[in-house]
Amino acid sequence: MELLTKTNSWKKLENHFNDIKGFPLRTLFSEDAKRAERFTVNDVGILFDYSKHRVSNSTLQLLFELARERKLEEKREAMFSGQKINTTENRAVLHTALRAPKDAVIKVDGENVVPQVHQVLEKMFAFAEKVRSGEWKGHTGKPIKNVVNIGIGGSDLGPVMAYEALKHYSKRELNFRFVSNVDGSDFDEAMRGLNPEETLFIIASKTFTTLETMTNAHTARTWLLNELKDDRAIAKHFVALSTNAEKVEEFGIDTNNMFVFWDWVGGRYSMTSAIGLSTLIALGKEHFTSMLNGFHQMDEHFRTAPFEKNIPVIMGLLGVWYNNFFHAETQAILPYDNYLHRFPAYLQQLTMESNGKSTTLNGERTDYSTGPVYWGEPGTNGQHSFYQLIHQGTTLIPCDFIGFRKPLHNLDNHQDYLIANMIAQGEALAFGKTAEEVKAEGVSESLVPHKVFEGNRPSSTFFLEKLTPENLGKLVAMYEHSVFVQGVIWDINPFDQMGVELGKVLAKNIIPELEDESKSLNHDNSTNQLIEFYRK
Ligand code: G6Q
Repeated sequence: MELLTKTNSWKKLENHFNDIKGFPLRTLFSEDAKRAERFTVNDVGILFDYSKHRVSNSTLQLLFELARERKLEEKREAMFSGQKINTTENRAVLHTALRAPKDAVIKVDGENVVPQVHQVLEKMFAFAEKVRSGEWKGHTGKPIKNVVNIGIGGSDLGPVMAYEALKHYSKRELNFRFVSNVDGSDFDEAMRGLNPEETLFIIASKTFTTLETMTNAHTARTWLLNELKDDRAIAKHFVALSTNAEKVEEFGIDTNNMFVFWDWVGGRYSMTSAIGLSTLIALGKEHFTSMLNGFHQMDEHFRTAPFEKNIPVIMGLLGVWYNNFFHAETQAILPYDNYLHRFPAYLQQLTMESNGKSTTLNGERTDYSTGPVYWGEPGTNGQHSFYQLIHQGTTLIPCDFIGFRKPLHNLDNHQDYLIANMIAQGEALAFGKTAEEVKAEGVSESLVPHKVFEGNRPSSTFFLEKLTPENLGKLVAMYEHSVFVQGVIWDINPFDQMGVELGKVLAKNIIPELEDESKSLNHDNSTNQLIEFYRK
């Protein structure tokens, strides 16, 4: 594929950028009384207002032209239809099949994968119901009260985020804990107060070889057997979520207690696969199905809506616009709902492990920047910490505000205060406050420059009815697809993660050097020094 910066639409965008970059949002709004309506998509239950972006109609048209020139429509179809678009690993990319209806037909290597997906779902539903109802008993005959998910990265972040986001809908009689870090403190703290007789471990690992997860899983087995002193207890207290039956068996987990998924599900795209078992146990079948349904609605929207009305397409292209033209290096995710406090962390993996690449599909070095840094915290907390920099700092940070009309509590005032703040932040960022306006407030001359807000700081607002399982599904799928759009524009593979390998390999070399102090060290001077310090 032609290098991005050599394409016609890119060149047109460069010229256009020079025309529009100085344009204040104040002017764009004052010249067009209907700007908000024109730059809003209201579909699949999401009001997506992108009018506070530094774009004109022409910007959007040129970005759509770029998407067409980069063959977004064809590539989107290639993903949905099971072609092996993860070329570096020769795999299909079919997280969308995980939430496809029973009668859909999606083939990988000539085989329809949808029946397998639903078979596993049925098995998960049956198991989850047994745990929830108390029918599933531990080794000593007690029902399960504690569910501990052991996994890391894609086998942890989705389950934690979804559990936290949808806690309101969860079965409160069950305790959920998540252990990911190889740091023993994570396991230690998570186990506090838990009775092994009432504890179920879910070992979530696609490969079933990951150092952290296997270390924690072995520690969990020891923890359990120390108390229950019978290997047969494993069958009642351990289940596995994996693609690797051989390794699961080797660990000692009965493969009847294994919930499978497939190589065409990437780790960070796996929360709707068997990896979602803890979410399902927490929520129950009805809510979990409704979450899948939300994902599917967004999949369909992305697949069928014209670019001009397509939320993930517009989001993805706006990201390119800021990253490559305004050289914005980060993107803030600001959910105005405390239940979404792990959402930014979840999106960090989704976006940065997907698009943090600098090699094109042909193996060339990109001469343009790719995935920005994603970060964020829920509002209003962030307002009392880092928003200062977003408002008055020297860095341009596009923001995503996410809010819901209805709260999940009955407390007076809170929701109005929360949402007023979200709306006000977008307004302040976009329009700021001029020196004249500050002076008119009677501020002393010397303080005026400090109190000026330049404005012209872009944001999107995503407004939904209520934080429900269905709406969470839509939000996650929306970001998944916007990441895909950007990967297509940048001509990189969002579905591998070679960049996490080197550190793992080097750690494997260092482990024996820490365990055996007589081993001679042949690293660089600094690495040797650090190892020696640890040994002392
Ligand atoms: C995600 C990555 C990575 C992966 C973890 C855990 O896309 O591949 O975060 O999920 O390394 O891997 P396992 O599930 O194989 O243990």
